[in-house]
Amino acid sequence: MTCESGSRHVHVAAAQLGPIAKDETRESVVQRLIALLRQGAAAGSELVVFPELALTTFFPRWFTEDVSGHDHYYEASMPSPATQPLFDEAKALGVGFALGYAELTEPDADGVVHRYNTTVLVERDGTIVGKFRKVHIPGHEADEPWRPFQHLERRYFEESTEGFGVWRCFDGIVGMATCNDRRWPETYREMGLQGVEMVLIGYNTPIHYAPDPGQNALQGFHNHLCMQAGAYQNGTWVVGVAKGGTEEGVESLAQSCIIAPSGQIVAQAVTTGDEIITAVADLDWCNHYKETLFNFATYRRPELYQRITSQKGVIAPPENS
Ligand code: ING
Repeated sequence: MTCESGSRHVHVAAAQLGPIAKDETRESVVQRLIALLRQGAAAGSELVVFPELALTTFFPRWFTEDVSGHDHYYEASMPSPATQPLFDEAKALGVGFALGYAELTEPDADGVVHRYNTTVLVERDGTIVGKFRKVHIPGHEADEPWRPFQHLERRYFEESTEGFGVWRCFDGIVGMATCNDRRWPETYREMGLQGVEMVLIGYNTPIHYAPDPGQNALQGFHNHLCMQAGAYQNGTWVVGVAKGGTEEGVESLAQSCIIAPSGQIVAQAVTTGDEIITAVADLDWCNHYKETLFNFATYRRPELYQRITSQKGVIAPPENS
């Protein structure tokens, strides 16, 4: 919406979810999503952002011999019959939303189905603006029973082949990323170079990090650190939305937040359950950074950044002789 000052504002809500049990039905979860949507609408929100994999429990915590063993947690279409009521309610309310879900594609030309960790972006009139598939897939692919719980995203999701897009909607330029994507600076810069003004990021983040439990106590700090940095360094709003609480025995980080282009947190969830937080995001605030400190066209030196896109891993200097 455009205010009397002429600047563009988006009333945005982060719709944090508490745990979803492994046998909770889609219908039951969709009713929770609709309740949050209505709460956001009642608060004046035009855009409600739901977490990553918002329709089911975080199933990559369990190993199945056959990769298709969790296919009942995926959506073969979006909207699907179970999610149609959410689309209908949002359109009736004139509220847009972003929804994270597990995507099972149609068989390709070779008869192969593909599995992605996907987010759909829907405008206020109910049209699907765009879809994003998670780029950075964390965790592991093989069964690792040594862990108290597993993180088998690399078994159950393929990496996106499309990268980070942005879409003109909600009176601005909106982009998406998912969970582990938020930890990589390239995520934000890829969208920053497309003029992004608001990045929507859902996450499921266990507190315990089996490869290095020393990080457990820092999960909340790291969560905000990476999103605040991404916002500031690219002059964009960032909306981080958790599925938090203890889900099937796994304690997961909540602390959903809405971050301004300054890097300041302007709203933060205070529970680990279903909770709406809102902000009136002034999209023209982005230009205070995009047109000064982070005027990319003036100050960036891509000719000296070649390693960032040409090199995957570290190449250290030779040992001193
Ligand atoms: N989850 C985690 C994330 O990047 C993880 C993986 C957990 C990384 C704990 C580090 C520590 O937030 C997803 N779903 O990417």
